[in-house]
Amino acid sequence: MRQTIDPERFPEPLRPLAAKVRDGVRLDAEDALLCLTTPHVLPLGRLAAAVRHELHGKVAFYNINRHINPTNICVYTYNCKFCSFAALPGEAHAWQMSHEEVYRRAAAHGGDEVTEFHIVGGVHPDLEMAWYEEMLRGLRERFPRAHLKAFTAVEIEWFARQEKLPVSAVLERLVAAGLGSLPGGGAEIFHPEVRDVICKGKTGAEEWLEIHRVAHQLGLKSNCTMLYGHVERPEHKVDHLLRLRALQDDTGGFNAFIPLAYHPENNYLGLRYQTTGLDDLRHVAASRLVLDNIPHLKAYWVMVTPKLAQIALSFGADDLDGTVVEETIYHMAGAETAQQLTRAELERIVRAAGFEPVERDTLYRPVHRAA
Ligand code: V47
Ligand code: SF4
Repeated sequence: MRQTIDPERFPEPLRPLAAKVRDGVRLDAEDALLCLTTPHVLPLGRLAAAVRHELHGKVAFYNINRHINPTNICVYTYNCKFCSFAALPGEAHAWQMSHEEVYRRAAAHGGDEVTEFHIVGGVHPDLEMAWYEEMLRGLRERFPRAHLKAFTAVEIEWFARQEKLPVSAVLERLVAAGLGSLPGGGAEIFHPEVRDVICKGKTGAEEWLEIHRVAHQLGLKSNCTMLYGHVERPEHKVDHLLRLRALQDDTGGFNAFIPLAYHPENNYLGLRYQTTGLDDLRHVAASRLVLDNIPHLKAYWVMVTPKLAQIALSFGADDLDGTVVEETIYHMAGAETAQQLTRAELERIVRAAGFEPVERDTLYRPVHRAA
């Protein structure tokens, strides 16, 4: 029972929802639809903030991480119409790093402080899984304290096909090489009415969910995402969130959910508009309320700007992601945010919002550093 919520103090259409949240009753599909469509975004945020407060109090998490994208060459370049990052071999903007280049970037800008490398890339037609295993081993040797969060379910599925191995065997090999957890990318929108428009032919919803299920069964944690703000309807997002919640009920393996706002530049989807600030806050609040079993909700500052991520802390988010340093997926799609934030800047944003910054590792354990 959340005593701080008085349904009478909410706009009339939100009162039954407020009563459910107050009483800890799980939201159903109809409630989820209301969250994703109500014009009363500020009161919705108040409800999500109450849930967030119960889970995390005044704490807001961040980490010291590095994003590394070893290649943007991708067999799905023509499939994922929303992607501004991918390239075909030989294209002017295509890149493929050597192992040494990956290690050099990992070490740059105080790499010794890093607790997490977030490594994802295009699905390269020719790079073998052994290349990635060697990369993981090389990173583990050079940065023994850092957690390697790597490969979307899309990349894992490709490895399984390439190696003619079950997903469990692929994950076991990658774990032996140093893999620590899976990031949440590649989920987009699960519903086929949307998937067939934005990324037909790429890893399907069932496969994405199954790969995360297998990872969780092997003891790996993972994240999950939802790409919104393009051709989807609210019903598609309800379906997406409920599928994630159902898997989490079974496995408990998701650490964090990250709502990802679509960026429209330099891709083939042919849409002009970015999401608005209020849209972004609505998705944060709605996901906090619907995903009652996923402990953390990230407001990824690269995507929504540090200013909006700061406000999102009062709409249900408890994590800003990290220092990042070199981001390409969103910047190639038109993001105008900085490439990196320092620890001091992340802490300043959090404190100014009235929260207490806590540096975490990938598994959300506090990191204690010598002064
Ligand atoms: O799967 C690609 C999205 C994702 C665009 O797990 C786009 O901690 C918007 O998953 N506009 C990759 N989005 C990023 C991702 C992520 C980010 C931060 C943290 C974590 C985590 C995961 O980026 C892709 C796709 O959904 N994406 N292109 C675009 N034009
Ligand atoms: Fe490739 Fe991922 Fe971009 Fe799709 S979203 S084209 S799989 S890099």
